Amino acid sequence: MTGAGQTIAAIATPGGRGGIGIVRVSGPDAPAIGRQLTGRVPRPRLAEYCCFRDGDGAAVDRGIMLYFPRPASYTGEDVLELHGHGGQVVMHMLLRRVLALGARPARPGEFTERAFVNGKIDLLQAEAVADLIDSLSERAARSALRSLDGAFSARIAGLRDTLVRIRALAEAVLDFPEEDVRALPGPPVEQQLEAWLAELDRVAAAARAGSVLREGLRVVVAGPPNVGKSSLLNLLTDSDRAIVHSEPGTTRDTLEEGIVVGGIRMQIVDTAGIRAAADPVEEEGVRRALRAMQGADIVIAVSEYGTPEDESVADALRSLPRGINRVFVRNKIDLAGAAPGRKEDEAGLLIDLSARTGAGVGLLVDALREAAGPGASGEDIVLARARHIAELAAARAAVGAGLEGWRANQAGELLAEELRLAQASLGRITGEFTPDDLLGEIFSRFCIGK
Ligand SMILES: Nc1nc2c(ncn2[C@@H]2O[C@H](COP(=O)(O)OP(=O)(O)O)[C@@H](O)[C@H]2O)c(=O)[nH]1
Ligand SMILES: [Mg+2]
Repeated sequence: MTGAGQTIAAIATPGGRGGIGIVRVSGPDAPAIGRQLTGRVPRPRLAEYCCFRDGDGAAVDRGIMLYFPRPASYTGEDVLELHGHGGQVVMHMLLRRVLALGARPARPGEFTERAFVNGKIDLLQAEAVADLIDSLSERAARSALRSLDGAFSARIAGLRDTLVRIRALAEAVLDFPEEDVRALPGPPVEQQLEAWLAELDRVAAAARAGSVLREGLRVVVAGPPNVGKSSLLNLLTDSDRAIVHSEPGTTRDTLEEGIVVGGIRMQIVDTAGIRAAADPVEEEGVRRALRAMQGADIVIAVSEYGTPEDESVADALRSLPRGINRVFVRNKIDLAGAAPGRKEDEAGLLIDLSARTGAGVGLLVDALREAAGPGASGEDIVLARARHIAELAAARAAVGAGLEGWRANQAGELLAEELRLAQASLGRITGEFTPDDLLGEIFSRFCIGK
């Protein structure tokens, strides 16, 4: 899969100008390449100031050579790092020289892929590397680092180990059907399974909270024309991204802008006002607004303070799937001389504010933070991906089915099989049993040099 045995090289620092640029080399030829490049034998884990030379002896650059002999390196192979001056021309000259000495260009993510293949890290940790690099908030970065340190992997390993123990118990029952299972040592199987399911639910909740942190939330601002939706987007994102106008029907298309609220990334989406449209363009805008609402995590339904509820908006809200959070905003309190406020009733959370003066906007920001979920602000979260959440759900379904059969008729065979399926799901999360094409897809999304 990896062409291990070959030596790979890439520029590991980003394109553009910088004080320092690094060419990274991994594989069996790394020490020889270092020697031919600098005329010195690379010494393990010592920063050596060298001249990097071309084939004809001309200097390419001067810089630091670092050598990490296997297995104590990022990839688990012999790794050479060449720190030169961070200009694109000089970096490419250095890389070209390293390739001429026998390395081949690395594919995106290939260094991390080798670290995974060589058992330095598991798949969760490899994904955490990419997530750390891509983090868009400090909280996401901290969480990715915890995963990289193995916190998420340890919880999955804990679930797997318990599962293996229970499986052995279930299989013992199969092998010795004449034994009374209640006489086996330890708590009864169903009790162990229930405890296992409870721990899985905790891990899944942490993963869901983490996926909010990773993917962010879609917050859609909706309502009739001219109530101040675009003004609210501009205020929340501290920009003048959306056109604000006293004429109704100004916003024709959906438009979005990202913010970070309480460490959570949110994509705020402004929409066309919902009404019977005056022309086909506006009509399309209204259609897009309704579609955006369907895809939201949170809908902010804006109205004007002191006006009755708009029927078409109320209809649109009623047709939303449950699970979408709703926050009602009554805007333009400045016109009525009303005070900012927040109250909760059966319809949901209601906030009075003014997008013009900014009064009460803090209340809305707090509401968004709360709607992001309590778990999302705790430390007990893991920066999970959709595939982790899906595998956890599959493991839960399998064990749930096995437990049910066991309760109904002590169906040991079914239980053993379901536990095996659950174990395979957990194994796919950490990469213990992961098909090559999935691995290829995960690593191909990395940047080159990582
Ligand atoms: N007095 C007052 N006017 C506002 C407020 N928010 C928006 N407006 C005005 O209402 C009009 C429509 O605003 P806009 O944001 O374009 O509304 P949209 O059609 O819902 O996007 C503009 O003239 C805004 O200046 C507010 O809180 N108070
Ligand atoms: Mg607008």
